[in-house]
Amino acid sequence: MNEAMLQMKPQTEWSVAQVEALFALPFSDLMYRAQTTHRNHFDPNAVQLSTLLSIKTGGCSEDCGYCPQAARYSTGVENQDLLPLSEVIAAAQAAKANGASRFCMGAAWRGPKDRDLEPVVEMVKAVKALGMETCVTLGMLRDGQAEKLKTAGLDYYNHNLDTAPEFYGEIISTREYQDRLDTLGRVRNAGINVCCGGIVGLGESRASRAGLIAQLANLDPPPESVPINMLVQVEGTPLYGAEALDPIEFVRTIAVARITMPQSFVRLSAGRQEMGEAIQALCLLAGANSIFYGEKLLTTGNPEAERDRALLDKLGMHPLV
Ligand code: SAM
Ligand code: DTB
Ligand code: SF4
Repeated sequence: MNEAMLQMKPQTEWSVAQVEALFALPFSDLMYRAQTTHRNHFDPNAVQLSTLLSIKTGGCSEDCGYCPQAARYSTGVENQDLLPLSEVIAAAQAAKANGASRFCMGAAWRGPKDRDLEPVVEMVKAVKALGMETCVTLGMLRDGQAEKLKTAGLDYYNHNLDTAPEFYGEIISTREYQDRLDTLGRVRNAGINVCCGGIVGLGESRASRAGLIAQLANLDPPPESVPINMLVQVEGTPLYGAEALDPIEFVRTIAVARITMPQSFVRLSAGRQEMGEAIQALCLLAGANSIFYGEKLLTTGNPEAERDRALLDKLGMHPLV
């Protein structure tokens, strides 16, 4: 794949080889392309802030090799039943007061039972009534469930493809890649915005990182929001001790996501606490324009809000309102 072939844009369908060719560009050329794409579609200095809350923690039946909430791994995460509505509202109010525009609620489920969905519907309504964008991530959805969430006022549903199809079986055995695509289809059909990305640093090859990005970019339409997570290694999970991904390769992944999904928000997601400011700044220069904001992700840490505000300030960036 040469540079001339890469110039044949805009394009909507990406082969894995084309995405790999982007990964292989000299860093400066890749960054230039990512920044040009970013500036054509977004204010390059505005960053969307989403705050996460774990509304149901631990005890999950699945075997995702990265996840501290899987019941089968001994990680020290304390199980917590579904939170009461009042606690969720209080957390959302605090997030709003701190400057977040979106509130994302995550539950450690394989998927919600219909009786689980009712209290979540109330949470979505209440957060929406505060004037915030709403997002939930509850696992696989069955027919009819996405419509109930849409009626409640849900703006985004997060469900990640996590990695490339050929590597997926190394990480998760309790659900198929196609199950994930089916859930994404249900979300899309219900008229909810799709938040879908993946994790890198799982021990995957560059070809698999390219395979993940190609899958995401070829969704039709691509997800409105694309979280790129760097594995947070948690003791007790199978992936604890995996070889860490080179941070520059992580920046490349962000840049390639930006180029292939020009209109999507690309979220610099888990792993920021371990990253340092310089790498985060490179990710923001590479076209990331959303972050998780607040000192906790679901069970692991995230930089303090004050530090993030200081970082954005230093870079002359501002929260998207
Ligand atoms: N149980 C639901 C599901 O799996 O769809 C929702 C919550 S699950 C924790 C949401 C996403 O968080 C996963 O798909 C994965 O991409 C990400 N994630 C989980 N553990 C992680 C870790 N240790 N490091 C980075 N990302 C992680
Ligand atoms: C996503 O892509 N990353 C978030 C959110 N969607 C739900 C979750 C990150 C979890 C990191 C590990 C933890 O805190 O448990
Ligand atoms: Fe369960 Fe989600 Fe964790 Fe997988 S990622 S073990 S489904 S909480």
